[in-house]
Amino acid sequence: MRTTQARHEEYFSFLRSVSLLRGLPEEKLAKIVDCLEVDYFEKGEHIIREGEEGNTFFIIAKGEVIVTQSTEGFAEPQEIKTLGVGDYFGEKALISEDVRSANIICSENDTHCLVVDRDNFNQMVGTYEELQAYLKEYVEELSRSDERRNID
Ligand code: WNU
Repeated sequence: MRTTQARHEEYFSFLRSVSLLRGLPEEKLAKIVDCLEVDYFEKGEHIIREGEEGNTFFIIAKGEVIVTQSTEGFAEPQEIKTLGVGDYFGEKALISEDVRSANIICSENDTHCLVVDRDNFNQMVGTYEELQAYLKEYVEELSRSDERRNID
């Protein structure tokens, strides 16, 4: 039987390996594990849809996703990048208080995402200044690359 404790330890050590969370104190990380949900996706499923409201942050624990975005001059959203285990997404809508700015589509069967809701995300980020500054800067950089892509 897989106990709650085993689950806790599994995700705790996984989150330890996620570069974004490297500097978080142990008790913070443990709290995140306590309030995590795990969502499962199959290839082709939308995890996030551009333009929709969103209140969740995701960390990929297994599998792969692609990021696509509507682009001027193209009928279909264009692929921007691929994300894999240890990568995360969905921070931008939470930080910019805006709708989702890209699509996230599962590209591998049996993809597992750890899901953190807005309140817990704010608690995770808000009390840790370096993480907050890092993500804010990253989100601004994403906005700039969105503009660049749509200009040329
Ligand atoms: C990009 N432009 C936009 C990615 C993930 C995490 C970080 C890059 Cl720190 P959201 C859609 C999500 C968005 C981002 C992700 O897609 N995304 C991008 C881009 O070039 N979004 N606008 N690249 S992967 C990625 C940096 O997480 O957050 O809530 O939903 O808008």
